[in-house]
Order: sequence, then C-alpha cells, then structure tokens
Amino acid sequence: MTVHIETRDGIALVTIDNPPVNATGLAVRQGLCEAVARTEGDSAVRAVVLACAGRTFIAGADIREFGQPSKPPHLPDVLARIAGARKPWVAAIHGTALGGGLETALSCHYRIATPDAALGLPEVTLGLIPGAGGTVRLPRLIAADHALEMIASGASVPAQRAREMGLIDAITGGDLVSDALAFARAAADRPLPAPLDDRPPRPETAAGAFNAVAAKHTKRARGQRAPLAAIEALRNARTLPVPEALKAERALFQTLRDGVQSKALRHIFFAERAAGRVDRLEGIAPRPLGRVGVVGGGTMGAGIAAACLLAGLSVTMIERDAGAAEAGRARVAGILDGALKRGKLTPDARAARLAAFAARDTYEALADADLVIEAVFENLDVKHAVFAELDRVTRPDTVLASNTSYLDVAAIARATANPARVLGLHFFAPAHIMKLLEIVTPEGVDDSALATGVALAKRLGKIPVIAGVCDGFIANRIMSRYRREAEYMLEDGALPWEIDAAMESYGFPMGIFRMQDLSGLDISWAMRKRRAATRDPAERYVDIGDRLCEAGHFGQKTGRGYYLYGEDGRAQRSTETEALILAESARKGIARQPIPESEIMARLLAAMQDEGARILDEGIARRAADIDVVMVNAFGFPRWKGGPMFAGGA
Ligand code: 3H9
Repeated sequence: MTVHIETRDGIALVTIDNPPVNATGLAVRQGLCEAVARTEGDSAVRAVVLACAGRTFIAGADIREFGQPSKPPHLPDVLARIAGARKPWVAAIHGTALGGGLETALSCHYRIATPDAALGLPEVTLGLIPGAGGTVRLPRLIAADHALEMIASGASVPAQRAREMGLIDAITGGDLVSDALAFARAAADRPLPAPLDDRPPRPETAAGAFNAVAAKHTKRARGQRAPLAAIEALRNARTLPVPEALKAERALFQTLRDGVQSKALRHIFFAERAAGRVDRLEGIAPRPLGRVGVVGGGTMGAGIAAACLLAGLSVTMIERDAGAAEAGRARVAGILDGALKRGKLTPDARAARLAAFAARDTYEALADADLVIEAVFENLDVKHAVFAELDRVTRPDTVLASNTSYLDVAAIARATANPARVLGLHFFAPAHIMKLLEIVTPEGVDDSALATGVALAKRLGKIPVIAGVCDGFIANRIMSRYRREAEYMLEDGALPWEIDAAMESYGFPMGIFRMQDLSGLDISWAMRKRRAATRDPAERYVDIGDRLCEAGHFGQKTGRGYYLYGEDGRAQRSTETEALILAESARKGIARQPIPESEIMARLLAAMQDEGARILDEGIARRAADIDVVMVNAFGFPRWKGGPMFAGGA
C-alpha cells in the first residue's frame, strides 16, 4: 500500500510510503483521497497525523508525470479535501518537505518537524511555480516578502527558520511520530483553526519589502519565465479572492509546465542524477575512502584539498619543499576561512578540518593514502615523475588520479607498474565550489578504481560525469571548439563585446572573451606555444590572442586583455583591441561583415553541438545528456536551455 492508515488511540496515522522520495504520484493522490474519506467517516478518529516512511517527507509532485497527461485526482483537488476536513490534520515532517510536499503540509491544519528538516518550494528550479496552492497559501501563513523570497528563489529553509517565520508550529524534541500523535491529540480538544484559504494574506515585514524582493528576482531572472510568474502569482494572492488566485496559479503552472524552459530544466534534473550511474559498475564496491593525498598545493591542489576536507576526509598535501608546503597549507586554510565567513563552517568544524590536514614535502607521507590526486603543472614529463614516485610510495590498492585537464591519462598511467589503478579526476576551478567532476577513464582502468572515483564525487557533493580519453575530454574539448568559433567570428566581423553580449543575452553569466580575461590569457598562450609544433598547418588559426599576450595584455590582472579595465575593475571596450582585430582581418584579406546577435549564437551553438556529436560518436561521452550536464555545470551554459545537445533537439 502506498498510503496506509492505522488508528492509534483515536488518532489516525496516515503514512505515505512511496520510495525514493514519497513524490505525490497517482497512487499517493488516490491514497490521500481515501484517507480523507475514511478518517472523516470514522467517528472513532478525532484527528489525523500525516507522516512519511523512508528518508523524507514528500519531496514534491512526481516530476516524471509532467511529460504525460495528468490523471485525476489532481493534487490541488486532493489538497482541497484535506484543507476542508472537519478533523485537524497534522503534517509530521522529516527530511525535506518540498514543492507539492510543502503544499500538502500547507493544506494540513498544523505542521511539526524534526530539527534537521528543511522546507521549500523549489519549483522555479524546474522552471515552474507551485501548482497546488503554494503561492496562495504560503503568504497566508508567513509574511508576504518571505513567501515571495521562498517561491522566487526556490531555496529551502531549515526547521528553526521555518519556526521563526511561522511556517511550522513546532519542532520535535524526540520521536517525530509520537510527538505528532500527542500534538494531534491536543489539537483534537481545541476548535479547528480557520483554513488558510479563509485567512487574509499576511502583511510584509516592512513597507516596500515585497517590491524589493520582486525587483531583485526580476533582475536575476535573465530570460527565465518562472521567477516572473512566481512574482505574478504572489501579487495575485494579495489582490484576488482565493478561488481566483488559485485558478490563476494553476493556469500559470500549466503554461510553464508545457513550456520549453521547464522541459529543459527537468531534462537537466534527471540528467544530473543519471550521470553518476555507470552500468559497468553495477555491483562493484568502491575502495575505502578515508585518507586522500593531494600532490601540488597551487590553486587547484588547494581547492581539491579543501573540497575533501569539507567533506570530512583526511588530506595530506605534498609539495616539493617546506616553503611550498607552507604556502599550500596557507591556501587551504584561506579557503576554510572563507567557508567560515560565509557561515558554511563553524569555528569548531574549521579547527577539526584543519586538524585532519597535513602539508608535507616528502612523498612517503602518502604511504597510507586510499586515493591520491595529482594537481601539478600540465606537462607530461612532470606528471610521469610524480606518478613514478606515487607508484613507489603508495599501497598497491591506492587509487591514483590525475587532475589533468587535457593530457593523455593513459600515457600518465604508464609511469606506474599497475596502470589499472590510474584514472583522471578533472576538477573545475574553484574546486571546492564547482559541482562538476569529470572522471576520465583510460582503457583498462580497474572497475573498483573507477567506482572509487565516482564515490569520491558523491562524497564531495559533486556530479560525476564519465569521460573517455582525448584531448580536453568532454568539457575542455567543447570549450576549445566554441572558443575557436568565437575567434573566427572576431576575424570575420564581430568584436569581443558583441560576441559576449550575444552569449549573455542567450543566458550565459559571462561571455567567452570576458571569461578569458578573468582567468588570464597567459596560461592558454603558453599551451598554444607548446602545441605550435604539432598544429595542423592547414587548420585556420587566429593569432589575436597571441598578439594581445605579446603586448603583455594578459587580461584583467594586467588591466588589459580583450577588454580594458579601469580602476574599478569594470570591463570597457578597448579601441586598441579593436584596432588589432581589424588589422588581423586585413592581414588575412578577410572582408569584415557585421554578424547579427542571432547568428553569433547560432554559430556558437552549432560548434558546441557538432563537437558534442563527435564526442558521442567516438564514445568519449556515454550520452548526449552527459554533455549537457558538463556544459551547464562547467561553463555556465544556461540551465533553462537544457545544454547544447538538448537545445539542438538531441
Ligand atoms: C512540484 O512539486 C509541483 C507542485 O507544486 C504542483 C503539482 C501540481 N519526482 O536527488 P536524489 C528521484 S514540482 C520524481 O538523487 P537526494 C530522483 O530522480 C517538484 N522523482 O536524492 C532520484 O531517482 P533515481 C518539486 C524524484 O537525497 C531519487 O528520487 N520538488 C523527485 O540527493 C533520489 O533523488 C522538487 O523539485 C520528484 N519530485 O535528494 C524536489 N525527486 O534514484 C526535487 C527526486 O532514479 N528533488 N526524485 O536517480 C530533490 O531536490 C532531491 O531529489 C531531494 C533528495 C532533495 C528530494
């Protein structure tokens, strides 16, 4: 039974048991309707507790049903029945009450939660708004601006904050169900509170607060429809009678659900979860993961070390001498301090994480590591030397990983006696923040080593994407292809700020030239110089980036790059860059033609899609959706466009 009912001493305990997250699929909706009918009709029942089995309270409507015609009873109708019950319903919340789950709790007369529970309406993250009364009932329970913030941001609030806002009535001290039953028993002796639908909307916390939150989310929306629809629905909730506000909410929800943005966001939601599932690892246990070694204490090594520490792993960092080890230690401590400042770590947790960290200058310190990640200079000889050392000092079952962003991991592995324990773990900077981890799998890599890489990603809260070995793997290979296309357009007729503006109006947070200026032009220049000898002379090559570097313009850090940077760090159009570009077009005999914004984006997308298709053909990526996950999480491809392959109809 998906929903079962038992009566304990006059209180009906209605339990939803619909793994994995108790989504309100058809069987749950039917079960809830029956529960209302039975409890209303049973004179022995005085009150009802609604609880969930398993790891969480209801995490929302069943997203898988959104692509199909919806079957009655619909959630809004089910919730109207609960809200109209003549006996008090108490929602007993553990885990997360999200979306339709929180709306279900809002239809109950009371809500109590465990101290570690979280409540939210994350529909906007799926390109939706709440569609079962959330936009109308939440602002009748909590302040108007708080309700708008929750719905337009999609962010959850922890139980304590929910209690302060008035979203829940109590936090349990002991067993949730026992406490909820006791709460319900007491509630049965009191008059039934007025349903939320009969209450007026709550005022804002301060004059103008609602409009301020609305303005903030309008600005952030950047082409996304759902946050604007959320604002509209919340305004309706304040101005329209409840039945009309509910009707308007439903209409907005349905339009969004059937629109391309929500389809794209649902695609990415499932693609991110599918990315970590690897058929060949079915039944393969990862090796134990407690102690991680990191070779290299630069920006990348320190970020990786911090990510591991923040996930509760012990970390030993290796540098070439005591001075470099100290610098690496300071970088890691700096990242943990940042986490402390942002409230992500308590002072005690920071101290405990630092106690689990050591920076050393001898490889022997890695003798007991379960996994070692190398993050040194991108040079095959240097990497070979590191892996030969790792082969010497580590246990035979230690998994060895390279954080290379484009080198041949199989060639790196050959520096060891057992290449089967070597793989690539390609982090993105800043490594303690970016969600993506490319797991590069050379042929012959051992299944349990691979499973350990995937387990590490999950332990770090990252999304693992499996990639085969090629120059740049999935992420950097597509990135260099579309960067090349952008450079061709510079010669053909566009200017950096026009290309960046096209990308930004498509939804990228930053255009490609501005992004290169930010990360520094010198690193890719050095790489181009290293590769110059092996470059196909027939391939079109754009020299503009090299010319900028030759002039000492390395990007924002030198005040000049594709753009010019003022004292305030703002990027301005550079007449010098423009002159250089025009000169390069002239030198190559190219008659420049202005390129309209739509064509710029079409060319960039086509380049990404074409390279994506090649990557799929070569088996470097396992599925088109993995490519989308990479582009969304590594390079700011707008999530609500679903990634380049989805946008191309793959
Ligand atoms: C909504 O409610 C609309 C209403 O307002 C109106 C209706 C009329 N449906 O993330 P995990 C699956 S919109 C179907 O790996 P975690 C997920 O695919 C919804 N399936 O676990 C995965 O399956 P698999 C608003 C769902 O512990 C498995 O559950 N709600 C749903 O890291 C485990 O998921 C949301 O947006 C779902 N709603 O995180 C919440 N949710 O094992 C979306 C999960 O086959 N969900 N699955 O890969 C989440 O944020 C996280 O899943 C959650 C658990 C925090 C709950």
